[in-house]
Amino acid sequence: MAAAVTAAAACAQQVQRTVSSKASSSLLAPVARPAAAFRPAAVAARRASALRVLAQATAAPAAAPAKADANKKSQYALQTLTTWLLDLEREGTIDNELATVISSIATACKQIGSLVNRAGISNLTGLAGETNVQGEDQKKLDVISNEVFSNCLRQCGRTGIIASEEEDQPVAVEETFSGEYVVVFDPLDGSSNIDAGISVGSIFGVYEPSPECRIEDMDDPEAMMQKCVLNVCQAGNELLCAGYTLYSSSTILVLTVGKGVYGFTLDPLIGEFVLSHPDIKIPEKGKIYSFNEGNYQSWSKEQQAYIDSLKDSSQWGGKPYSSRYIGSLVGDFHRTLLYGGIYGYPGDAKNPNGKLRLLYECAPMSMICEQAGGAGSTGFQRVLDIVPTKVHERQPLFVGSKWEVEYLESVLQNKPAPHEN
Ligand code: AFP
Repeated sequence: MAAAVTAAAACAQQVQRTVSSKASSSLLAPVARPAAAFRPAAVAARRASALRVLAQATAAPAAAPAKADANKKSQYALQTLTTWLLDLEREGTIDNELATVISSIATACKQIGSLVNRAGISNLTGLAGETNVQGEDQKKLDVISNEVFSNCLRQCGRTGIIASEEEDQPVAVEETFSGEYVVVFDPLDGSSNIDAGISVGSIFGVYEPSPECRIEDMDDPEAMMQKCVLNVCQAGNELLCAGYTLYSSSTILVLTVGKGVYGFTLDPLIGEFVLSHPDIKIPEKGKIYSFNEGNYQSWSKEQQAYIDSLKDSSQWGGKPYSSRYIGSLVGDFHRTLLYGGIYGYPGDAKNPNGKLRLLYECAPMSMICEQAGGAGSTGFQRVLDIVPTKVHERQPLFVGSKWEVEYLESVLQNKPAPHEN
């Protein structure tokens, strides 16, 4: 409950901040200046200043021209998430409503990051005693993070429906007053790593506003829920924005609004996400694979053949691929995005669709990967083309460098391997 109160306070501040950022963007519009009043003192001051300018003009030239000085970037200049969003707003890539939703997600992530950091000393490790709709044991931090995320999204007033890994059904937001964006999220992915202090993350996606699923239609809850589910079950190629936040040695928020991928690192001293990874591009080809090989025995023979081939040094100039696996999608994905290679969670004999959820794991990560020049596939289909039939639908996921993903598809589909550039 204490966490909820802090979340509410943080979000209230955020709403104020976003409102003032709206005001600041309107300041950019030309403003008509009132005519200057005629005052003798003002005239004298203007005359003195004109004389100073004249004296400067006839004196020796200054060391650096004034124009160059004005264009020089201050060594203290920062591009924060807030100023980056304002720039996108100014150029018309996003509107103020979407910027507000993204800001409120960033606030939720700051708060979750701080809870994760202190989990071991604040009695936040361990189980909550409940299971979610997918039958998984919920950790205390799963439950709290879900509350923090939901609070921020509700209080920003721009979300119509939210769907979380931790909720059975999508929820229509009562507090919305405009925007009505559909937001899907996994508030704390990889939470089984929490108690060991290993990297975890939040994943999110934002879809077009949908006014169809409204809390006012509550007199027919079943029909309302059907509309909500329908509005949430959209293909990844409809995403307006996708992102994740990694809680690790630093807290890093990685984001795309469909124009490249940008990473922001939280500066804990000023409490701001600062642009640290502009226009991320995934290497065309990498040297690392990231799979839970404990499942090898239950994979298809094609899947086994793919991993066998990555280990076969004779195919790769004498050095096999390296294996890295944390078991935390955000951590494994972030490394893959920066270093290249492939992350995969295949289907197996017991779970033909694997473990990962399409809406708030596979689709956002695939959008980010494609925007960075990589690929996201089920092995047989582009992930972003799949329209979910249910909120918590699972799909196999292979994301990473284009070459490794295409090579995987060729092995699974018994087709020739792609050419190497
Ligand atoms: P948890 O949230 O239960 O830790 O699951 C994490 C996850 O959804 C994803 O982040 C990992 O990549 C994947 O599952 C790990 O699953 P395995 O433990 O089966 O490898």
